[in-house]
Amino acid sequence: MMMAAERILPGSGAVLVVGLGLTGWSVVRYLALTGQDVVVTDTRKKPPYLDALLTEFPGIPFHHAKGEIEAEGFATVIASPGIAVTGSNVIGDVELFAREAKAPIIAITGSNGKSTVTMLVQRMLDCAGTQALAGGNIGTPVLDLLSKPAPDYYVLELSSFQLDTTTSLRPLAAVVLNVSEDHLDRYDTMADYVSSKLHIYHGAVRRIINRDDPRMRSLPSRNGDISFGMDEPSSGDLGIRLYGKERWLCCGDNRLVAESALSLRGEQNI
Ligand code: UMA
Repeated sequence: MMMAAERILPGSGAVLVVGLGLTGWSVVRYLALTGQDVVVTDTRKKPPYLDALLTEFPGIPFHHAKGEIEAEGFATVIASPGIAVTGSNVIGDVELFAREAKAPIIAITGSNGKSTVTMLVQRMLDCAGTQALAGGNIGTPVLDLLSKPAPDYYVLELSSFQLDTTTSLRPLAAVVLNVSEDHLDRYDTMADYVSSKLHIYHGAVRRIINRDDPRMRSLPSRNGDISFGMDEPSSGDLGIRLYGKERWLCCGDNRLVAESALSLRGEQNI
């Protein structure tokens, strides 16, 4: 959906922040710190952070967009994930984050299980003695992570909406866990939704690929890819091997952990 028609500030060179939920509020605070000229709009008359905006930044104008939003005339438009705005000047909070992040990013998307995997990866990195900060669709807006000292890794859960407005992400590792029909009110076709998810692999140093998903299996392979699946893995890939009656998670021929030692049960958790 292209939002168009309601001109907010004709000819303004300011940054337009669309949406004043969790994301929009983190964007406002981030931009205010950098001293930029900001205008905020939302189709909701009283979005969640309106009182906070009026109290903390009384100088920043808020426009209730009753009709559609005219994004032209603004140097940059920063759209929240919950609202579809298109245009060559439209980016999202993850794009701002990617331009500034000073630590490698592990990027996780998928229709199901992405919050669990994000939390697990963050915990694994912490347990391995490195410091990792998690954020994104999981609930902490990515820009809020920048207010803390840079960790060793960022672990980001990214929705298709966030990926749609991001071009500068160059993750150290990226994964599309799975894709099933979802958010088809925002995408014309399933192919559009899948292509939005696959965007996470663009510029990724290492792609982690679900070989059990036919849509992922058909991706042209690239040097350094690692695949995972429920069958026996080739060298360097991840999968399941049977030793006696016991299933083991393996990397190639190497046993990593027995299924019985996992505290999270269920095939999806394996
Ligand atoms: N909205 C309007 N008008 C506007 C702006 C938003 O009606 O002008 C509506 C949206 O349609 C939506 C709601 O307000 O129903 C919230 O949208 P938002 O973009 O303001 O959301 P935030 O509060 O910023 O939260 C967003 C993510 N929400 C969405 O993508 C809808 C949160 O993911 C995320 O945790 C947060 O940013 C921090 O990154 C939630 C979610 O439901 C958990 N995600 C979807 C999912 O997991 O399936 C994608």
